[in-house]
Parts: sequence; C-alpha cells; structure tokens
Amino acid sequence: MTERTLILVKPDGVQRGLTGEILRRVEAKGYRIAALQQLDASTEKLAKHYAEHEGKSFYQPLVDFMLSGPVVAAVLEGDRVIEGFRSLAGSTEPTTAAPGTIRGDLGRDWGEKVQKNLVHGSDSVESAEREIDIWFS
Ligand code: IDP
Ligand code: MG
Repeated sequence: MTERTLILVKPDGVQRGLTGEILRRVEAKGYRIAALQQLDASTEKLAKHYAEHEGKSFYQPLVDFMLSGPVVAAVLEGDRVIEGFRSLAGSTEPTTAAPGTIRGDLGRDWGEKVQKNLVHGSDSVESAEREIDIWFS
C-alpha cells in the first residue's frame, strides 16, 4: 500500500495566504492530495497531536498559536512521502532552514516563544496513522 502522511498548513501559513503555494510544491513534487480540509483546531485535537511535546517550554505557546486561526489539513500519498514532505518542509527553525524548502523560503523568526514555521508533517508511519485519525475522523 502507498505510504500516507498527514500535513498541516499552520495558522501563519493560512493567514499569510500561502496555502496554495505550499500545496503547489507538494503537487509539483508528485505527491497526491488524497484528502484536504480547512478547519479550526481544538484543544482536544492539539493535546493528542502534540502529546510528545507536553511539558516543554514551548508547549502552551504552540497550542495557543495553533488555535489562533484556521489550519488546512491534508493527507498526502506517495512512496516515501513521509520523508519526502519533511524534506520539502525543511528543518524546524525557519531562520536556518535550507533555502529551497517551504520553511527556508517562506518562513522567518518573529521573536516569539513558539517557532511559527508554516507547516507540520508526520515523522513516521505510526505518527502518520495516528495523526490522520485525529484530523480526519
Ligand atoms: P517539527 O515540526 O519540525 O517536527 P517538532 O520538534 O515536532 O518540530 O516541534 C513541533 C513544533 O513546535 C515545531 O514545528 C515548532 O512550531 C515548535 N517548536 C519546536 N521546537 C521549538 C523550540 O525550541 N522553540 C519554539 N518552538 C518550537
Ligand atoms: Mg514533529
């Protein structure tokens, strides 16, 4: 079965009007968009989605940021799409993310407690299945 991943355009990406540019890069790379929806996150969804980060200094700023506006959730399909989307996204910190990546080309530091870095992408097959359940249940 073809691999699947869950991606989010975070509220900064939606608010800045970058949803199309981000999805354009996904499609240009050759991945299939299997599901797509814009929605408001909830504290329940975010508690599950970011459970691994609970207790960290940026956890509450991250949750507040993710509640600050709508997100766009998508399921992408393709061989090695989990790794491939994270490569398209670039590293977590937008200031130093490689040029050519979504975060490197379109993101910057805004001097806040949370890094606003435009996108989320699942980091393993297990995370992907768990996260697809959270956002498309
Ligand atoms: P990832 O999104 O690149 O997989 P994670 O370590 O899973 O990065 O962190 C989840 C999100 O939390 C990041 O995308 C970013 O928005 C935020 N974040 C992670 N580490 C930090 C930090 O050290 N300071 C501020 N925000 C952070
Ligand atoms: Mg992560």
